[in-house]
Amino acid sequence: MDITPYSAGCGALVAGVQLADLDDKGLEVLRRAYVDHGLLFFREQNLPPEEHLRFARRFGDIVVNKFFKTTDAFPEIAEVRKEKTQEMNIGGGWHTDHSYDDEPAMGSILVARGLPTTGGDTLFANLYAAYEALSPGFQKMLAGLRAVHSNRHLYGEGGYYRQTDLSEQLGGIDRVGDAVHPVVVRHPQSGRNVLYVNPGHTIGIEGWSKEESAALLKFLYKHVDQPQFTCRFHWEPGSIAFWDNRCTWHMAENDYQGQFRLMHRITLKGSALGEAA
Ligand SMILES: O=C(O)CCC(=O)C(=O)O
Ligand SMILES: [Fe+2]
Repeated sequence: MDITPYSAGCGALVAGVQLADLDDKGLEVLRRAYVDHGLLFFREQNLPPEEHLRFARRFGDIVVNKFFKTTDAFPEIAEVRKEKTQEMNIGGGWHTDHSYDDEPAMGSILVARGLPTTGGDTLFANLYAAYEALSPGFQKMLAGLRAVHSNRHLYGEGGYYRQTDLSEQLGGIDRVGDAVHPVVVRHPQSGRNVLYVNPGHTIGIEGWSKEESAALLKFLYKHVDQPQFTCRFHWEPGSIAFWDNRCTWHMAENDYQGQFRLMHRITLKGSALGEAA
């Protein structure tokens, strides 16, 4: 197995392995790489849905998204689908999956199934790197804060996605909810401190006014979205991205209007997130 940085500050490319044939030793190498990088890319994989599931189960327990459609044959595989005639895509703004849960998802394994001929890349950000680039004084100030995360504004009654042509694909309108997490969490596996707010789901800082929250979050979001912390992944048939939701953001480009795109996503169960060390 050959693991190399994908970009200067974001992700790693794993070559020389077929996930469907991974032995136990290889699995341990991948676990280590996943903790070290928080974002792994694979190319030219032959991973049918059964093998996607088998790989995910070897890595952890699966958690099913409350809002997306699943595949007919595999209720644990979510479909990230955009029809030719559809304008809105899923995950088109920076976010991390399931931060609105008390126990946010550990990771997501996304497999390309049907790709547009142009566009449809996914962008990623490294929240360890972004956090570590903040000054010690600012880090100290963030350490005492907690943020509220929600999905109501997206998937609830009158939510953003419900008002778009994505709405017919969505379920779970009665399963919306909120969660509170430290603004800087201690990553459960790496033990490193990492910034844990995201534009998609964070709605405010606990105990702060709307304006105060917006000012801080705006600063942090602009800070994270810089070239030295982010990367762009261009999908090809057989491509896979496996990210850690506790230390990355992602967003799906919506620059392929009139073309079909289908991805299969399995999300792995996580745990409650504790405060920075
Ligand atoms: O379609 C993509 O590239 C990513 C969509 C997304 O946000 C997700 O699968 O969690
Ligand atoms: Fe996502």
